[in-house]
Amino acid sequence: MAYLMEQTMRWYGPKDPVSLSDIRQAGCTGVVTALHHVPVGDIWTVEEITKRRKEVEAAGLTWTVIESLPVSEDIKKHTGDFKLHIENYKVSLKNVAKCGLKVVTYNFMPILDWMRTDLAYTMPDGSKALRFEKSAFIAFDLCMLKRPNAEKDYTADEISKAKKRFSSMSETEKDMLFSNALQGLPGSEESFTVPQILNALKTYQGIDRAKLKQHLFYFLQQVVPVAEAEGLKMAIHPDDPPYPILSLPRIVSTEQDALDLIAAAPSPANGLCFCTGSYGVRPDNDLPGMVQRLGDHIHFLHLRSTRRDEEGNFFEADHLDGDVDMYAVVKEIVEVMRKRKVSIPMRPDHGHQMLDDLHKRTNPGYTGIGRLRGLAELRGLELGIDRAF
Ligand code: DNO
Repeated sequence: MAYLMEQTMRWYGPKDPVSLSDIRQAGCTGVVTALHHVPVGDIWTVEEITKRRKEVEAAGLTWTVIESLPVSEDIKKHTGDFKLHIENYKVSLKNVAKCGLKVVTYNFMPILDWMRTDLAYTMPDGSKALRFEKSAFIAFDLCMLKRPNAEKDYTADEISKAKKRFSSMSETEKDMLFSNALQGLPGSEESFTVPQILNALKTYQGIDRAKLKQHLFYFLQQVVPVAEAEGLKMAIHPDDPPYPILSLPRIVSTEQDALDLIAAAPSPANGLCFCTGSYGVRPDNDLPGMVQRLGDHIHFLHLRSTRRDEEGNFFEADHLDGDVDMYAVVKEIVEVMRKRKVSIPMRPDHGHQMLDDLHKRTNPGYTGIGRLRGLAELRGLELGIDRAF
């Protein structure tokens, strides 16, 4: 029997401009969503989970993957209420299991989740993509945030390029860069001031890579046994981009990082959200090999591709284009699913803003049409590989 990936899209809840019916028409059988209104650290109650689940099911879709059950900054730093938050996390896990959910996605990135400098980078065909431009990012850090000692993180050449880049920007471009860089902050709909960000960064002084790893391992040793007992799978999302930014440590960027976190709490429930777009930004990550070797722990897939250059810039390419060898990756996924006899849920991650969506309000990366194109291409690729086996 063939095992095909379970096709889903992310849905941000009732306020998402892409409706459940759009997602169903795109060819999905499920959605990936979260209780975005519950404050980080609080318990997800059975009532709230059930309400959301019923909404999804009324549209003829299923909800099996959570993205995300967020981990509080206190848990990442071992400060304040971290013990209470871990206990709450365990209760939330029990509650989501009671409601029939199966996979819990989370990340362990300090303060910022993903980082891009441009949310509407024009592709040659007129569609718009998300982009990370190194000089613009360094300009944001040095000239807008004015982070103390930031110069130490960059070479003299990078600094001079960034300063030149900054002086060439109009005021509107500067404002845009500032708000784009903060989109990956949880709660990015609020506005953040420079002092607020600098203060948040200060709270990570003294937390280096080794310490943050210890905090992740402690968290896993606490929650993985609960997840395992409840029949749930945890899926950690990698760092995006996969290296330290603003001097914050990043600890889920490579195959070795993934192996380390699995070894810290060995269990099939301790797993990965394999995001080809995030891991794929590093040329030293061998994606098909990672799927092959980490396959038993991959519980959720984000499929997208990026195109990088020697300067350290990258943009989000079409799903079957860019630096990710999507054919080789999907081929390994097909093998893993056959071996494990499971269907792994996937979502076409991000997508270009294109066609009618160019004139609509959309969540950056989460347009209906761009993702539909990505999904259609990935489904075709998978079916072709599966049949040819
Ligand atoms: C960005 C997403 C991430 C992801 C979280 C998971 O588009 O891939 O925000 O959902 O890192 O916790």
